Amino acid sequence: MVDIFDLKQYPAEPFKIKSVETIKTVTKEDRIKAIEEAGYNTFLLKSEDCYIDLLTDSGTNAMSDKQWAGIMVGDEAYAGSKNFLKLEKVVKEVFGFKHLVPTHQGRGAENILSSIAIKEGQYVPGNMYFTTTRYHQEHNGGIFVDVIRDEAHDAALDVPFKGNIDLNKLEKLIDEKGAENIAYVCLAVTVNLAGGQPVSMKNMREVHELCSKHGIKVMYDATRFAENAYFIKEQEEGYQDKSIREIVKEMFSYADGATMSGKKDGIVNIGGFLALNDDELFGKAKELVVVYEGMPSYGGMAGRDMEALAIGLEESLQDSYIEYRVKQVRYLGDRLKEYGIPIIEPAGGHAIFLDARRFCDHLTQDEFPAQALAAAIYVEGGVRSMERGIVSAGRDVKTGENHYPKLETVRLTIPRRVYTYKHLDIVAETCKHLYEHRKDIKGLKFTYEPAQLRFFTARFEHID
Ligand code: PM9
Repeated sequence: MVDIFDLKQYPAEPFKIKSVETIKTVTKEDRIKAIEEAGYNTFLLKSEDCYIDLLTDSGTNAMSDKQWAGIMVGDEAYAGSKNFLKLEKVVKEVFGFKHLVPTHQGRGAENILSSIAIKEGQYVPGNMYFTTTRYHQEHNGGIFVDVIRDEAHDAALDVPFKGNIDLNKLEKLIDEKGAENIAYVCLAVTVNLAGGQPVSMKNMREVHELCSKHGIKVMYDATRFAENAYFIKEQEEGYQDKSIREIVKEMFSYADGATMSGKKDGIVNIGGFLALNDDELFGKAKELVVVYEGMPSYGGMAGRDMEALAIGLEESLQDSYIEYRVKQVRYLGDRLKEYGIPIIEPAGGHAIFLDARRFCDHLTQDEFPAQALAAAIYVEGGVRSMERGIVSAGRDVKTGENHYPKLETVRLTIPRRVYTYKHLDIVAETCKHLYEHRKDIKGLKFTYEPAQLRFFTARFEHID
């Protein structure tokens, strides 16, 4: 039973609310109309038609008073902005990297890294794929190989650090293909599509040791670095007395570079970067950033956005903030489990993932159970979520066949500092009501399927 007054288990918000945005309520009749018009794709709903918007934690964060004040000191010079210099200083201090290349968001950094570091036909092992990351790797001739531990593909299994790389899988790949045919290892902290699962410090250290032995670089996807650091502090032996800042510094000492979407743990609405240690790679990245993003001193971001990101990165390291953040997400997971609703266990850092295979066990994966469930949750309670299953996984670039991921999930993603525990109670109640008549959820088929990253704009209709 969830004790909602247990402050250790579920800390109160470590902030006061200074500015608010009114939420519109939408009738069930209007929600049915809205989802039909959106082709049963929650990405295509209008934001004002959503009562509680848990589509993503990306760019949906509430900025602090200090960040808004930072917006006012934006130096919008075309080159050499003082906000860039501040962001560069913060990135160097927090992560310990030598060089910073700002980008408009995470995928801008992925585009540049994949272009400069992958040669046609090289392998890119990673701890599960992410949609935009894999797209850029494959678009640049890379072959993605999933080397995450097997446990990550088992939704019901509750073990810590499900995001770890399986070192045997990685070593086998290096032995079979040869170190020269590995572009780099891509290590995401945390692993989004595995359910926001963290990677242990031990695993990062071991991956670094193995790769150094073979001269292979390790590039992190740092998007949710602070949440990962909190899990280490909470659950890995020897880290309880260390600050989040110290843990982050050690995590990144095992990396050669990182891509970052600032829109998540940077607690901003836009922005990202590529950080590197290697001088030669940095030189190449600077040449490309001017083609795709902008001058190396703004890379697609306004000066004010770089200032807000610099402040947000610092705020994400505050122990009270990050503890509250991770535990608020866990609260939703605990409420859902109380109702017997199947989720990916343990709860991740940014979201709770409903296990659509078990929730909709009357549908086959070809009937897009997670897509159908996300649409049904919206109709039930006006709560917007996101499919993270077969539709997101897309098709094999060579064969054109659908990928069939083991995890077929709906993600209830919690924006940072936006919703209260009470909002999450409503989300849990919505899921409970739907779970009681889950057999009424009908499967879906495509009426429009885009060639790339299809989940963003695809349209569907019910299967009769
Ligand atoms: N993630 C998310 O909702 C936003 C777009 S995809 C639906 O989870 C990782 C781990 C991410 C991520 C974005 C990106 C790309 C890279 N790595 O959205 O381009 O979760 O800033 O970052 C989204 P950008």
